[in-house]
Amino acid sequence: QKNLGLLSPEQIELAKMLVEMGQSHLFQHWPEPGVDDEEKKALFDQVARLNSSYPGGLASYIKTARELLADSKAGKNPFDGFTPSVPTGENLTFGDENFIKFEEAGVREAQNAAFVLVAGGLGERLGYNGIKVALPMETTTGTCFLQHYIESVLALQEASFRLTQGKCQRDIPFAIMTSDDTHARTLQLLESNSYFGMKSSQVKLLKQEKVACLEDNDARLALDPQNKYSIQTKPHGHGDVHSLLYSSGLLKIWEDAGLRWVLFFQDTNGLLFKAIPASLGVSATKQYHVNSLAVPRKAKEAIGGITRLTHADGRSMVINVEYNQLDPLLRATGHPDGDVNSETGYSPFPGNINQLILELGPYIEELKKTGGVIKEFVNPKYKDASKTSFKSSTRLECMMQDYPKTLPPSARVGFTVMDTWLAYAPVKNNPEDAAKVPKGNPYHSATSGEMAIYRANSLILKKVGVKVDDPVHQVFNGQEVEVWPRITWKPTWGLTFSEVKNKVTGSCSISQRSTMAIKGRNVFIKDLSLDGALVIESVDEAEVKVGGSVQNKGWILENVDYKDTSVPEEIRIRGFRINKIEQIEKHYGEPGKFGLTV
Ligand code: UGB
Repeated sequence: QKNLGLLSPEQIELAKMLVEMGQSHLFQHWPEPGVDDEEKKALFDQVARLNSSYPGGLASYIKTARELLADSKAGKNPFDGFTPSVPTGENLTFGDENFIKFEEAGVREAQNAAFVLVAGGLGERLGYNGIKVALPMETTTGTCFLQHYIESVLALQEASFRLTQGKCQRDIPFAIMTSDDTHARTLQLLESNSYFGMKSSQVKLLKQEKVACLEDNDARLALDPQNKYSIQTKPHGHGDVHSLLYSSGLLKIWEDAGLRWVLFFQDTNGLLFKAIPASLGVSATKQYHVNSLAVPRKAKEAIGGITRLTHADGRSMVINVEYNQLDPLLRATGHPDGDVNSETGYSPFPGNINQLILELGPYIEELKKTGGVIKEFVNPKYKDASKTSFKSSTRLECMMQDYPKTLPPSARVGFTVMDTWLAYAPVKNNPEDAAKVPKGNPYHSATSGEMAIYRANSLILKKVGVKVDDPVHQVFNGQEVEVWPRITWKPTWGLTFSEVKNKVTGSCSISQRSTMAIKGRNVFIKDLSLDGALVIESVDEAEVKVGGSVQNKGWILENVDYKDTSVPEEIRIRGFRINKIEQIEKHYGEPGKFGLTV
């Protein structure tokens, strides 16, 4: 009461709301007016921010939190009444007729698409000190994830333009969701690299706000242990992307521009764009309102399972069931063994890789009803079985793949399964945890993420007829991985199977110890035998034909230990560094036709 004079009329309204919502502990400890006045006002500035950034305001947040905390305490099953079953979707095999047909349809549609990267997470599991999108995707060229994503979108844009003979030339919009943890560093990475060749107007950053932490089952907001004039906050999850896209007006802008698709993807999957053209083709051909990309999933792997849930009352939906919920759900519904592999060696439920393709029209219609609010959950860590107090404060969270939960049964919700080697190699786990992953399950580390790029490129070249030697097995940071030749190329060189096929002819071979980096659009490989390292860089206007026999000492992988702090963090989390001993390296900086026969 005594401090009311410090507050503006709006702040007094907020204070009343907090008292009504049982939050007076936030200011009960306040000293007399005149002491810490600025800090007191700062608390209310923060309350105003928390109130305006949450749909329905803080009162709604606290109310939902109480309900969810009560359900959690009572051990209520979020899937009560639902029976899980394996849904049907589209299964694609790389390079076959069907795949090529979908790829072409997808490239055609790409000019009607917008891309959304969710990159607000710090990646606690990875423990890397920088932002994840700045990490090199592979260290042969050192290209970081963000550069690769932007170059892939630009390559798709051009390919789409070419295929439709320029009927409609549009810059594909690219939005990035950031958070306080990642925003400044993401912007700096873009600005200091001239947006990696994209127009800065094509890129939009949307910052998600954190939400208030909760200290007990009554949803009392937690004060920051370091600052009693500040409410502790934590990330709300990637589900925020929907309300942000809606409230920022971006979706409307895209709709007015005639776009048809919105593609969502995560921060560290270097393979993703190899799967995008075909899956967009599936969306367009099957007219899916929601299409989730999926890969075969090993039981208990830390990726969600795509599941059909059918309720006793007849409701049914196809939805991701998060990895920690799938096992209890199965056990509770007549599958006593829970989440186990079938005779195929994989879980019968396809693994969600959180790449979603939404059709814009139905998406906007749905968001007009919901404002983009996604069903939340709470995951408190209780001190003991009485579930009366928490080990540390908790908060509400939401996930972008839960968007279909509010859709009517008439919505066309499907999924597209592709081979893991082609579509999914995220970098999520630190070396220590990765080394403990059960044998046969993927490491999802910087080591496996980089090796997966080389494997995918090798397998793609094999598929177009190149003789690529088998990999060797090596151990880096305690993880045994397949080491294929280190083959990389720019997205403009080969984004689809057909593009790669057009660039490689004759009889070609690549030995296991080789490195090949193609950094140019019009590089044509014919009758090349590579045993060593070859790097070709060219401007778009140069056409370069490469062939002959390359034999040199090449680039070799040397082990480094992740604990060796004399090595940069980006390198030591992989467990190896590349020693560039000898190579053929050519740069074609002028327009024209060139031949390189070694
Ligand atoms: N992210 C945000 O942008 N904001 C946030 O508040 C949090 C995250 P994680 P997670 O593909 O392997 C997901 O932490 O949540 C971004 C799916 O839920 O890497 O453990 C963050 O920057 C799961 O079903 O993943 O698990 C990153 O880009 C499965 O598909 C993205 O959200 C799993 O990913 C994912 O965040 C997977």
